[in-house]
Amino acid sequence: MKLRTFLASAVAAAATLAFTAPAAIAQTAYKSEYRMSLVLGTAFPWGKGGELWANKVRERTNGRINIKLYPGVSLIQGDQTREFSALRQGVIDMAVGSTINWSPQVKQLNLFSLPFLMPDYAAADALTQGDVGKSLFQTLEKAGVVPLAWGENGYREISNSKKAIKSPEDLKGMKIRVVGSPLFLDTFTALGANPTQMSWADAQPAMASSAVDGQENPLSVYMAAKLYTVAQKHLTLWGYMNDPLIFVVNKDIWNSWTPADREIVKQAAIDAGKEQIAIARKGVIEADKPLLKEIASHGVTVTQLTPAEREAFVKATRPVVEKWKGQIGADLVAAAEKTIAARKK
Ligand code: X2X
Repeated sequence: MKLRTFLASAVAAAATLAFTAPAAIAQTAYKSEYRMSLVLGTAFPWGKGGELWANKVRERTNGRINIKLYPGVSLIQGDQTREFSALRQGVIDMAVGSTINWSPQVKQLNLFSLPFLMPDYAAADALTQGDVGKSLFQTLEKAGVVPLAWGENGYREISNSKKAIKSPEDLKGMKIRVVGSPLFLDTFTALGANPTQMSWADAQPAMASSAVDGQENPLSVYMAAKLYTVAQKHLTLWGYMNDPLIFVVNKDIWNSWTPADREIVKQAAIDAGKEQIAIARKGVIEADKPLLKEIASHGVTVTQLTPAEREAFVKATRPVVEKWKGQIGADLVAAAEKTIAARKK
């Protein structure tokens, strides 16, 4: 074959390929169903966020990308601290996951679990929506997943079955269920409590049987899970950390989609994330905090700390912050502190 003829046929072949390839790939490479992992289902703001995302994607892709929700981290038998590894390995296609549950694999995500780092919602937003959030997304990308948007589980408040907690002394010897992330063991040990790690699935029976005395979770979780029915009659508002959620996709799945579909999935995650955050904050950001009234109506003692009382918890956990700074990255923690100090309130 002459060079010119060869080139001409090569160009023609390429043109045919370019013309047919996207459709062919779309038909062969798209799965009939994508598996989205969630810890909490649609009765909770967290699961609603996953549902919003899945619905938007289905609508905007005309059903090309069809997502099924797997709440209770059922794809990994309820073991929420394995979710990130499973995402990377492709056992899970996509997820709305908590920074807490992924922090054993991505140490920088422990940033949000540093006790008393974020004094208010403006601080949490300043981190996730600013350069710190961008840098964490780069870290996640390097770790092998595609992060798309932020959501929120919420400020984690502490409840127990024994008494109103007003000082670290009140926590002394109390058995507190914590998530399986080492920083939490340090925090609750520093406060004099007796922390035990267990999954969310195991936590509720443990509260019901009094195997543990207390737990910490956002008010929306407390309420939707009806934790007052498992002896959690004392609730203290200390806002010691805010637990962001992240909308992510497995890298191979992401690469199997057309650029146009990737853009749709990303925008849907951003839109769903915004709506999800609003749902998560409902009832606690209004002046009269209706969610607190609702919780109190179930016979729950709700304790608000004075600034001085709160300060005692801050002081007791300061060594934990110092210890973990190095593991998270001193530069990242410093950037976060600077961002929070400069936030618009
Ligand atoms: O296990 C918890 O406490 C929960 C549901 O909040 C998380 O997955 C971090």
